[in-house]
Amino acid sequence: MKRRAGEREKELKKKKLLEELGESRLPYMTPADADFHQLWKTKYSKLVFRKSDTVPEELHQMVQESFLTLRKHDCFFQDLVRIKGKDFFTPVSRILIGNPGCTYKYLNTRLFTVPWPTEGYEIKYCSPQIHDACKALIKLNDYLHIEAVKALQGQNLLESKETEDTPVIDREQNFATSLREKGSVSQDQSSFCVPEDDFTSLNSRTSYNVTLLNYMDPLQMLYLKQEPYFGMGNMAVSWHHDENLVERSTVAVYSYSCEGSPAEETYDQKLQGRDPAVWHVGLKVAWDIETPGLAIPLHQGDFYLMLDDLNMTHQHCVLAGFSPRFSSTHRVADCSRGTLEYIFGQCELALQNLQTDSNSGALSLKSLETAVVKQVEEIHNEVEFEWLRQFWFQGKRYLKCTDWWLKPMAKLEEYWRKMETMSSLVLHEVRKKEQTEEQRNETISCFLLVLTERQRLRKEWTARIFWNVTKTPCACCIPSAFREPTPPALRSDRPHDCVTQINPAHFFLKAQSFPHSSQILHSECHGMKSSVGECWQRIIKNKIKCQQSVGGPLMNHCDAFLKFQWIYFGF
Ligand SMILES: O=C(O)CCC(=O)C(=O)O
Repeated sequence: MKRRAGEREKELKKKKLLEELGESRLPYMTPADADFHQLWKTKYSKLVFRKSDTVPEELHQMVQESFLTLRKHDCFFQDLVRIKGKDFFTPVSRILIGNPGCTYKYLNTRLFTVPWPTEGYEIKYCSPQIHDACKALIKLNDYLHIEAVKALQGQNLLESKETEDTPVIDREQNFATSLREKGSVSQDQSSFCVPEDDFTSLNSRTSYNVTLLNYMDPLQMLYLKQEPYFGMGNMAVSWHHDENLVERSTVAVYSYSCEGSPAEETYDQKLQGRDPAVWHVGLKVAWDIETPGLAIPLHQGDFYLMLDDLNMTHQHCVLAGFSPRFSSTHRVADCSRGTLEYIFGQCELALQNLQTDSNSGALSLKSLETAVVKQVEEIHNEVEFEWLRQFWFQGKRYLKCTDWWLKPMAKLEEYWRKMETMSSLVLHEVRKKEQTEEQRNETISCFLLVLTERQRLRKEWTARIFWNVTKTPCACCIPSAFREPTPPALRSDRPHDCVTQINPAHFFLKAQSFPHSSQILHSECHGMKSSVGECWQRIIKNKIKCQQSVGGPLMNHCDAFLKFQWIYFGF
């Protein structure tokens, strides 16, 4: 509640500022301005920039090739993110690569890592080239980790009491040993050090567990938002703080713009402000209109680091140039609730409350204690909305690289099914006479609270799925538990042709078999009332017109769906 109020307040502030600005713009600097370096040093000192010639050529080659491979294999996707209750496609296309089982959540969208090669994990890649691409990115990750450590050390951004007392030379030796023991430092990167104690802090703030890759070709974009405060031009990524990171951790960004296209040469150098042909990272101090903004040009192979709390005190945006550009943004994602290990642990905890009678095989709950029921139902929501729906909403994109996630997702779905049974068992138990009125009321009110949230989220996700389907039709968005087997006549090998696999009637019939609630289903369908017909009409019109052979069955599905609504809900 408080967070929402805070966000509303920020929105109003932003609106007011933009109104006040009118046609005028705040000042910002580029390297062409005399005070650029002074401004950087005083107000943006935690931004570290390195030119491409500081990076080993071999690494450049490997990484740039990996970007091109991933693009060639269509591994980049625009995310359908949710901002203030509305869905938007990001202008940049993305892929998350990182530690196996790790996820990264931004703008209400959980991305699942394509695992990079990791000891102890068996990962089947779709092709040797994709394996090599992921391997190159882990090499870049290691390199940027070391560079971040060096930069933090160089800026004395370590907050250890011992640092002051330890002679510099000792510190250097300790840290060099420590990093080499961990096997991540190369000879030419090892001329820096901190004491062992600092190692933990440094390591936790620079050990990137994921990299979020971005790709955009500005010439393919019909529309790009204009930077609103400074007049910096086209934005590929709007002003933001990076989310879901370990506090004070460094973000490292390697930038690869495919320069040299003819479009770039047309720019008139005499124009004021940043060169629109060149990609830039824009920075501003959050909630401060006194300090000028900064626009730093990014050429092929440059990288930059956002150290310490820079990501909290400042915002950044990405300003588009004319050529296609990739970036690899290495982050220490806060994985406390974002790894497979974590969610499996939660599910196992929930299922401890389910028992099977050894004779009859009947299932029952061990405890009806309010706290236990609440915990189980919350985990139920977590696995459904934070994992299963998030994963399937993004369709089969992960299969472009590897099938790694399919097995754990199937296991989570299995857990979820058992939790559905547990929800119905709660209802069954509270109907029994054994409980006192007071006990029953307590159980019901806590149960209802979580269930109401489940109902709200199911409604929201259903609407999102339909929205998504009408934009990029793909039945893969629906978790397999909610899906019907596709009739052979409707099968398609191309995932985005598979809209016909969605059988809404079955989808909702399945929904009805959620144990506890015609009520949930009722309002879920009511929520869809106004948009359903529209959605399906659009699908039929826009997406299926070329598929004559499946037009008939699809129409039948729609009829069945509408009939279904009519019979069951009277509309
Ligand atoms: O591409 C970049 O330079 C930064 C991208 C970024 O800010 C993001 O992905 O959050």
